[in-house]
Amino acid sequence: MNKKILTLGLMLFAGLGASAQVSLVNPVPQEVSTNNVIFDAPAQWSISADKKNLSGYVYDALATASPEVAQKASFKVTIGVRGDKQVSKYKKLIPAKSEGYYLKVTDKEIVIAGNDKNGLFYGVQTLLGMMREGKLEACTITDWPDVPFRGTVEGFYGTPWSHEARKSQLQFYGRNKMNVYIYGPKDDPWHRDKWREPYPEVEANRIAELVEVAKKNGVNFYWAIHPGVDIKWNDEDRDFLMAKLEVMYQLGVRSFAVFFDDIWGEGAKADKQAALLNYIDDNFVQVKKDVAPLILCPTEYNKGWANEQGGYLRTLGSTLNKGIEVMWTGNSVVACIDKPTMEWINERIERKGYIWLNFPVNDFVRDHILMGPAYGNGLDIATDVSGFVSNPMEYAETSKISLYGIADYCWNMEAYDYQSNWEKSLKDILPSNHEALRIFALYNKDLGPNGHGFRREEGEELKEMAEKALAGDFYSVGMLNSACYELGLACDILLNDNSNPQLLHELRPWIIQGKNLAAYGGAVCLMRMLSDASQTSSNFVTFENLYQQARSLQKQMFDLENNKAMRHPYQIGTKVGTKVMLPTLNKLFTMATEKYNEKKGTDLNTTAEYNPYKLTSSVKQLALLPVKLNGDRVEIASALEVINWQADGELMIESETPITFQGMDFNFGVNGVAKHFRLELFVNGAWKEVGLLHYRDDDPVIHTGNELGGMTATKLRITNKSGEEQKVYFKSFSFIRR
Ligand code: LOG
Repeated sequence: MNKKILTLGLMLFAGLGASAQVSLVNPVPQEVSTNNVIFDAPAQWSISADKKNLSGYVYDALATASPEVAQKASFKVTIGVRGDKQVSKYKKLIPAKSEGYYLKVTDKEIVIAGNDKNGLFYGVQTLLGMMREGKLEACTITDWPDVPFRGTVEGFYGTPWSHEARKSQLQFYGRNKMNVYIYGPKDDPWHRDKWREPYPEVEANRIAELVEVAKKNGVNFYWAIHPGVDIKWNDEDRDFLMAKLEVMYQLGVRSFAVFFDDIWGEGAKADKQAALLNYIDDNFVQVKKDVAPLILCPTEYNKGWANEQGGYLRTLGSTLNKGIEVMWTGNSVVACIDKPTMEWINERIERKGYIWLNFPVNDFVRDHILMGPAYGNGLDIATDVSGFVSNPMEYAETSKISLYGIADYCWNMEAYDYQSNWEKSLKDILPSNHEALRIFALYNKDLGPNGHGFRREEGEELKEMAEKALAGDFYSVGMLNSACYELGLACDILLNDNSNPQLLHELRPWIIQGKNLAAYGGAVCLMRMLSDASQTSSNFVTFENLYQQARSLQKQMFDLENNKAMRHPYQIGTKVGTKVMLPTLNKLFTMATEKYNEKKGTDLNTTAEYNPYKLTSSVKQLALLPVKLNGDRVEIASALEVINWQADGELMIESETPITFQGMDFNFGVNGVAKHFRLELFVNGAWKEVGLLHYRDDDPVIHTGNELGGMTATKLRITNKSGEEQKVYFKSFSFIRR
C-alpha cells in the first residue's frame, strides 16, 4: 500500500474539515502532487483549445461543469491533445501512455492535456470529480490506466437492463474512466435464441442510440452474438452471422464479440469456433478498417472446465488470429483472479486473457442482492490481462457500488484500497443518505451458500459482539440490539429517500426484509435479557409477548420470501444478513426460549429456523446447491451452466423426518432425457423406483409416475443410469410434501 492512500484514508477517518478535493476523484489518480490549498471554483471561466476541440464529446463534458463559459473571464481553462498548439508547452509533461493525461490546477488557471482524445476526456472527468462540491484544489496530476480495456459485460441470465439503465451505466462508465461495455444479456432473444434475425425497429433504434451515448462517454460499445446453441458449421449459418454483424454495423456498432459459453455439442468445437472467428476477422474486421479487435468467449471459459486432453484451449491459442481476444472467468465460473490464474491461461491461449469477472452478478443467488466491495483480485496482474470486465447484477443501479471499485482497481491497481473505495462509492450513488445506505449494505454482501461456492465477507464487525452475546454477556446483547436498531433506522430512512428512485426500487424487497430482520433482532435481544432471572419486565413487554413478536417476524420474513408480487419469477426468497446477523439472532432466540422454558416450566417451541433437508451429490457441479423450503414446496436452487452428469452420478436429498409426497417435477433443460435417469425413494429401509416421464416430446419437464402421490420416504435419489455422461442443464427441481 503506498503512502498517498494511507494519508488519504486517515484524513477521511479523522473527518478533519473539508477533505482534499482530489480524494473525491475515482479512480484514484496515479501521480498527484498537492499542497492541499483548496479554493472555490470560479463562477465563470474561459476555454482555450485548438478549434477542433471546441466541440465534440470532450468539450460537451466540460460544458456540464458549473462555471459558465465566458470568453472574457479571467480564469482560464486550456484543453488539448498531444500535438495541439494550445498545449504544446506541456508536451513533456503528458504521460506517453494510451488514455493518459496531465492536469494542472492553480487558482488562476487549469490545463488539461491528453495523450489522446480519451486521455483528455479523462482529464476533464478528474476535474469534474474534484469539483463536485464546488471547490478546487491546487494540484498537478499525471494519470493513465493500468488495464487497457476496463468495464462491464452485460452477460447475466434474467431480465436484461432497461434502455434507461444502460444509458445511465454508460454515463457512469465515462465518469469513472471505464471504456468497455459488452452487450450480451442471455435473455435478449436477438443475442442468443434468434441470433440469425435482425432486431425489430424499436430495439434496433435503441441500440443505435446506445452506441451514440457510449461514444459521448469514451466507451466502446461491443455487441455480442451467441450462436452456439444451434449453429451449423456450414456456409449458410456463417452467412447469417455475417449478415447480422453487417446489420449491427449499419446501426453504428464498431466492436463485436462472439460468445460460446454454456453450450455443448457441435457448437462447442474449438477448431470450428476459431475458423469462424478468423473468418469474421479476415472478411469483416480487417475489411471495414474501423472495427475493434474481436472478442471471443470460449466454451471452456474457466480452469475447472478445461479439458486438457481435448486440447480445446490450446487449439484456440494456436489457431485464432493474433488480434482476437479470449475471455476467461478464472479458476472456476465465479472466482477472483490472481497471478497464477493468468499464467495458466495465457500460456494456453498464447495471448493475454481478457477477464470476465463474475461479480457482482447474482443470477445464481437471486435471493441475495450484492452491495459489497469488489475485492480479492490480485493487485499485481495489470500487465497479465488484456482487458478486465465485470458481469453485474440485473439490478443495474445497485451494481454501480461494486463497479465503482472495478473501475478503480483496473485503473490504478497497486493503489487499490477496496474498503475506502467502497465508502466513496456509497457517497457517489446516494449522497443524500449514504450513511443509511452503508448500514444497509453491511448486511447485503455475502451470497449465501451457492453452487459455485463463492462467498464474501459479511458481518465481520459483528462477530465479536455476537460471540460474546451468545456466551451470555448482556452488554454485547445490548450492542447487538443497537446494531438492529440502526439497521431498522437505516431501512426506514432509505424508504423515505427519493433522490435515486431506481436504486430504491431495486432494493425495496431487501429493505423491507431488512426491517423485518431488525425488528426480529430487537425482540430476540429483549427476550434474551428477560430470560435471565435478574431482569424484570413491564406488564406488556413480557417474555411471552416478545416471543410471539419474534415468531410473528419469523413468519413475516418467510411470507415476504414467498411473496410472488415482490420478487422476480426465478428468485427463491429475499434474504438479508444471512452470514452473521440472522444466524446469531436465531441462536439467541433458541437459547432465550430454552432458558425461559426451564425457568417457568413452559414448553415453547425453541427452533428458530428449521430446514431438515440435506443435499449430497457425486456430480461435482450439483454438490453445493442449496435446498430451500418454501412452505410445503422443497426446491433445489437452479444452476445455469452445462452440467456434466457422469454415468452413475447421483443426487440425493435426505430428510431428518419422513416426507409424504404430493408431487414432484424437474427440468433438465433437454427434451426426452427422462429415460436416462432413475428416481428412487427410500421406503422402509429399501430403495423403491418411481417412474419418470415427459408429458410431451417438446417439453423438457420431467414428471413422476402416479405411484409417487402418498408415498412416504426419508431419502430420495436421482441417478444417471444411461451408462454414459449426460450433458444437461439443472433448471429446476422441486417436490411438494403433504
Ligand atoms: C455465464 C454467465 C452467468 C454467470 C454467472 C459466463 C462466461 N457465462 O455459468 O452468463 O451470468 O455464469 O451465473 C455463466 O460466465 N454460466
